Amino acid sequence: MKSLRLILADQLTHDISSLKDIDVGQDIVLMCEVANETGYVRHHKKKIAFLFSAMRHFAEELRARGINVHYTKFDDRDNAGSFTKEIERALSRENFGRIVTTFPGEYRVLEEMKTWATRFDVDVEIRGDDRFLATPEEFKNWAEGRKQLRMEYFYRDMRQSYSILMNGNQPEGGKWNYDAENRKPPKDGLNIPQTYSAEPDAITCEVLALVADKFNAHFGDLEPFHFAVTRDQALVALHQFIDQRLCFFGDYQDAMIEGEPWMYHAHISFYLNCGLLTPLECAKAAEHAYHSGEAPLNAVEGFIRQIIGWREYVRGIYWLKMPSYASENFFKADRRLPDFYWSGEATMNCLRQCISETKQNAYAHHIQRLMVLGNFALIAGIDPKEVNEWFLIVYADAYEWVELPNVSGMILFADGGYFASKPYAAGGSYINKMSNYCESCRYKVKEKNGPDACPFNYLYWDFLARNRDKLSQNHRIGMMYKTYDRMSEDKKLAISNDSKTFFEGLEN
Ligand code: FAD
Ligand code: DLZ
Ligand code: SF4
Repeated sequence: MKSLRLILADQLTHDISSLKDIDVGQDIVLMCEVANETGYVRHHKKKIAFLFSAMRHFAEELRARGINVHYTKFDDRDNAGSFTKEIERALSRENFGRIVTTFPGEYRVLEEMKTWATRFDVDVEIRGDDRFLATPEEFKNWAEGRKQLRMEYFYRDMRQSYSILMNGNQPEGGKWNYDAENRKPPKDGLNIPQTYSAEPDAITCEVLALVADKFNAHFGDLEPFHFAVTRDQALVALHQFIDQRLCFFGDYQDAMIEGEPWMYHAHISFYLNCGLLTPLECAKAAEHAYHSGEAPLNAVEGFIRQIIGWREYVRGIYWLKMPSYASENFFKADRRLPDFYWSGEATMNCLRQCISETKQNAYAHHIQRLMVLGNFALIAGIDPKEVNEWFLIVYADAYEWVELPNVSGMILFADGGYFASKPYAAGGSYINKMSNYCESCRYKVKEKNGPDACPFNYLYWDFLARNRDKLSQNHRIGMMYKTYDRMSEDKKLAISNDSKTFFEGLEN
């Protein structure tokens, strides 16, 4: 039976389920750059360029395998503009007995795929995405009956199921988690290695010109562009991380230094999420580095936990909780996203640094996203819809399955505590401890109130005071109300007035 096999931009994996039984002689692979996907949110220029270039390279690799690929470029005159219309166009060109595809990364796209069988009167096979370690059904079974989910227990199951960093049925080194040895503040004189950087080839240059022309109004800097766009390049990027940075990954996982966007992180999320790398091979590469003595256990375990723990866990939550998860708003937060998230012109240095690096690189590391950009959005009470849209737009690794649980669940506590046991709210002292941002900030991190005080300091207490009914019973943050209640009435008034003045300034 002749099959039409659809490959999406985040499905660039040669042995993906939709290609497994391909009949090279007669099947057609359809890949398309479509306005519906570039425009449902206005993605960062670099993200569009990365995906288009990686798609075009992948199509060339499929052709080199003898596979017949129908590839629609963004500026092709007959580009129909959406997955559905491109499928319709392909079906009008020739007869296919079925459409084969792999389970997509977004609920929205799955709903679209589900319409095709009736709409086109053709068999549609949506195959599971076996690049992930846990299927949505397995996660559902694991989650069933648990009132609150905790990543740590899920992660241990993954370690055992895939026998990663295990010594028989015991965790390597005797402990499951070595975080107590991780997360050191940055120190002077760190010699941070360069991140992977590829020279754009002819395909990438053509894409860069297209993106400059068609997406000029989108957020972010298009150039310099140095992402890997093929699997071979992504493998080099992975091994460069393993060889040069993994050994300090744990130590400096939470550290932030002005002008050092990459630190000791891996910078592989873009490649993992679009399929150029697979999670299991990344975890195994790190495990190998431990066994060969190239990296210590605290770093290796911490890195593996991010990939087979957190990454799988957020995907599980996404499919378990959609579609209602997208409209959760526990705190009923309704403030508009401040303009400086787009312009980068924030008066607070930490925000300015993280936003301008995001603009340049379509990347910020986890603690910048969580404790600076996310923490501010949480304590300032910004509408989850606006925060989610921003995070989905600005990062080259962002797809809804991973972005939404991190934003609504991890940073905004919008699900009321299903994902995380407490909101990650913090005052300025955490940022001061883990970064050097405060040294060149116009605000003073040690001051708690007044025009020069670090806004995180009073906004933190104002957030707690505003949400007392929702948080005072929380077993991890509830005790902070005892501290608040011990404050003098003058102090409480100062917190409230400073916050009010700050918010008025935002609105103006
Ligand atoms: P490293 O720090 O080197 O970690 C290694 C890998 O672990 C990452 O590549 C990633 O695949 C995985 N990982 C680590 N933490 C997480 C996590 N919380 N969720 C999922 N995977 C994780 N990650 C995305 O891939 N896409 C997103 O859209 C995204 N949005 C986020 C939004 C917020 C508010 C927060 C707090 C985190 C978000 N993350 C997202 C998770 C994490 O910040 C990024 O995966 C990480 O910064 C990517 O950089 P890296 O490859 O250098 O990661
Ligand atoms: C994010 C994205 C963008 C910007 N453009 C395309 C595209 O033109 N063609 C495509 O196949 N996929 C694109 N994507 C990724 C899709 O939005 C992605 O497949 C969904 O997020 C579902 O996983
Ligand atoms: Fe950020 Fe406050 Fe430090 Fe300024 S003083 S960089 S606002 S934490």
